[in-house]
Amino acid sequence: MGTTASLGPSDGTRVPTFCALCVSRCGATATIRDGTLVALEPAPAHPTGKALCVKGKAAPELVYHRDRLLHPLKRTSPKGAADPGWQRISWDEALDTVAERLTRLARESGPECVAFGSASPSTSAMSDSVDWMNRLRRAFGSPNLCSYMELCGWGRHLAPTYTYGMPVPGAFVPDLEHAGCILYWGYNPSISRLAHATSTVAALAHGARLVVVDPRRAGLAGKAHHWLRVRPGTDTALALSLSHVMIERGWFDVEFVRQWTNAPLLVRTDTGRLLRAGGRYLSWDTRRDEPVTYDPAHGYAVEEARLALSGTFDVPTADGPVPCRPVFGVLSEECARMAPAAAEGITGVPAAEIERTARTLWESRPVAFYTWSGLEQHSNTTQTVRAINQLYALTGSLDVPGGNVLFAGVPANSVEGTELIAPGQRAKTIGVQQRPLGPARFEFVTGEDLYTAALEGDPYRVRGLVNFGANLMMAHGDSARGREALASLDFFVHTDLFLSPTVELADIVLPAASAFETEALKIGFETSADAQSFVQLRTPLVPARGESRSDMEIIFALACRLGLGEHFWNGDIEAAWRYQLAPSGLTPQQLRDSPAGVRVPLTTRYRKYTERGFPTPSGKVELFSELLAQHGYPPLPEFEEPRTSPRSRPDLAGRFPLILTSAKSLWFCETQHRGLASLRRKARDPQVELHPDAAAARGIRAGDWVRIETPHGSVRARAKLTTGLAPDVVCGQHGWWQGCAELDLPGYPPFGPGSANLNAILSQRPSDPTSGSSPLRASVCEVSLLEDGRGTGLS
Ligand SMILES: Nc1nc2c(c(=O)[nH]1)N[C@H]1C(S)=C(S)[C@@H](COP(=O)(O)OP(=O)(O)OC[C@H]3O[C@@H](n4cnc5c(=O)[nH]c(N)nc54)[C@H](O)[C@@H]3O)O[C@H]1N2
Ligand SMILES: Nc1nc2c(c(=O)[nH]1)N[C@H]1C(S)=C(S)[C@@H](COP(=O)(O)OP(=O)(O)OC[C@H]3O[C@@H](n4cnc5c(=O)[nH]c(N)nc54)[C@H](O)[C@@H]3O)O[C@H]1N2
Ligand code: SF4
Ligand SMILES: [Mo]
Repeated sequence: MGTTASLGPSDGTRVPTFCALCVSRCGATATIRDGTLVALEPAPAHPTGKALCVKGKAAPELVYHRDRLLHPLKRTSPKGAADPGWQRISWDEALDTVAERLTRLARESGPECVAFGSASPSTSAMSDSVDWMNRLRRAFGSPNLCSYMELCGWGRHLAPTYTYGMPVPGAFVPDLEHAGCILYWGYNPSISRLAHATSTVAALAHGARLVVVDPRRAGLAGKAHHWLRVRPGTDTALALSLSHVMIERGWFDVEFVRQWTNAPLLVRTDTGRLLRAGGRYLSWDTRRDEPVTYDPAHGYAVEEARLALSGTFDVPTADGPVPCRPVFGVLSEECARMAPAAAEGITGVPAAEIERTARTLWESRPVAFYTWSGLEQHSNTTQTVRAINQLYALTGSLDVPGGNVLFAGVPANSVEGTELIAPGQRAKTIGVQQRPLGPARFEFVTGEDLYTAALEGDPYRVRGLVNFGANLMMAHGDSARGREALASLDFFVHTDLFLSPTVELADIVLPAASAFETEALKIGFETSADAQSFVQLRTPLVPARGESRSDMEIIFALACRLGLGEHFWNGDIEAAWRYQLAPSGLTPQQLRDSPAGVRVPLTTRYRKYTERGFPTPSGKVELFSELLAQHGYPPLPEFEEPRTSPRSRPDLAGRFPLILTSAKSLWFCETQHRGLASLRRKARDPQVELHPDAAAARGIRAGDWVRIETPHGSVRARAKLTTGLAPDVVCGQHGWWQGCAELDLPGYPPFGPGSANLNAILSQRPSDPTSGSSPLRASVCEVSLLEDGRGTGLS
């Protein structure tokens, strides 16, 4: 760290870094005093360094926490036992055991019987190493990665590929700096992504409009020009209704729609499928009143302005004339079924507010949008995403300045090893049979499918798990079943900083060093053109505690022991980074010499689709998806009532009249950080938000301990009363298990009596038929005062 500025012994040394605790990856400056990390502050010159949150500021507490795992451990008691009987072992013994057990499993049952797991890169520093972890998984031969794709990434990254062929808004990120209108749908960056929150506040100061769709008046909803208080899980209806108003009023980019979406393609009224002739699609030429062909390689046989977007046309076919309609006509009619009055009845959003919002979306273009957790965890997630993607296409804002843009990225070699797994292995991803277009198509296994494979051997038995962080048991619904599934494994190795309820079921535990103790390379900080051009090699701020090692070191060491060293530069991380960086012209050493990061001059091109079209089967934005239709899913987005709501379950609604959703906490990442005293002091107990009217009707007062009950059981939480949500909606927090000894605050069992784990009373089923997303955010529930709940005061 020769390049860092020393401010004298009492001030300590200040080292540029970035916080890797969550998706925001905030640029920061650390203060090191006497070899100890003492503080983290914002680094305003860093593209994501305007602010740090409370968790980032608590970094020293995390690093020096007394419960940190410092040595490799092996269990000595059977998996049913209350105490695993952890015994300290050497790294050599640990790595040899892991390599030997995994090799044996692969020999006996094929490498697919070993699943890999990873904490989400949005809630952990696994972002440092996730590509290398996937490289190891693929080199080993396993097509099964369990890492929350169905709960966290599907709606932003993979579901949009069925409309755009590309991840919008996951990779085509909102250009907040230049947006005329910002649309946040089921996303609250004030809590979850500080870098987006600060950019949004700046954009508002420059006059941008803000639309927030959220059942709660959370975060920026209080500053929004339109806050649409949607009933949880009914977002599809709202999106269709907004589309309807925009179409009806002509508030849509007709050139983009005609030229760049498949709106002009003809749909047969007899089959409901696209009309094809000799492998080509057909449209209707309004000038000559006859069909014209379209094929993705050559485009339309006439200029696009002549193509019909509405009407019904008799098209001659081998079976005689068939009445056909352009996709756009069919779609318009579908949307018209969701006129604002109808949508109000479903969503609870006033019809007039839907009209006003549609006007804002149109008049304040370009629109930049982001969606996230609020839409991910539902039985109808894929349809919701399709409906919002369709709405976004109407604005014509894709890949224009101020819209959602794929910013130019620093050239680099891909290291995730997609070439290392054989197609035959890839075809074995668990879940691909039931949901061929779902996460399994991209090598992700859902929690539900992992548990079923482990417990029931369907489609084959998962026998091993190599898990980096992921607190699977707490993060997925059906926690009790999760425990059974993990306990049933023949071999389970887990890498972590702390012992979680998931880790308790491991055979071998490997101690991970925190991001503040490790070196890591970050190419691109995503949130803006500037951020995306930024490269930083984070230096270790302090030595790794105990025998802990970075995930990257563990991955490389394990690869070598498994005989896969040839794919891992024989364990040489420096050489691996050199390879990764080569196309950028940068070297790790150069970056080490500029620890505050470097900017690579790049120019973002806009409207890149005009060069090559869209990477979809039709080469256009697929408002109508023939691929979805082929697999029996609706080709146009359709509203489906959430399958666990009081409306779809009248049999349960009497006993469970409320709707339970959840949201992240400012103070903690997911299931972590309850053990850090400075954070826990501010949020001592699990909390559930409910409306004062709902509380009064149940004799509940602010601060009371209550029981949240679903058909799957009950957990405890303290009532927070707020008028920021509807009287029939309650919002809980998931992730409560850890105690905080310093404050003498308890931990909670992951399920059963005394539990506070929301996912113990939520199920992974019935899941979204396309993606397998679990219905965690629109479940029937009831809340009641606990016997010992009164008089405990506000926390
Ligand atoms: N402080 C903090 N930051 C985090 C995390 C954390 O745990 N804590 N976790 C990280 C991770 S892994 C992720 S995925 C991101 C997630 O970041 P966000 O997606 O912002 O997270 P949430 O707060 O869960 O959900 C966003 C909003 O969706 C709303 N919502 C709930 N149900 C519905 C619904 O049915 N429809 C709509 N439209 N909205 C709904 C909630 O009220 C909430 O305000 O945050 C990352 N950053
Ligand atoms: N009801 C409900 N359930 C949810 C959600 C919800 O909103 N509501 N959110 C879902 C979402 S979006 C997600 S992403 C998942 C999150 O689930 P997970 O990705 O499992 O995230 P965490 O619960 O934060 O647990 C992360 C674990 O990784 C460890 N860890 C942290 N940093 C590192 C590191 O650098 N290396 C290693 N090896 N380990 C590390 C932590 O100690 C912890 O044990 O939960 C999902 N579950
Ligand atoms: S928002 Fe907080 S936890 Fe996340 S990266 Fe920034 S400082 Fe770290
Ligand atoms: Mo997530």
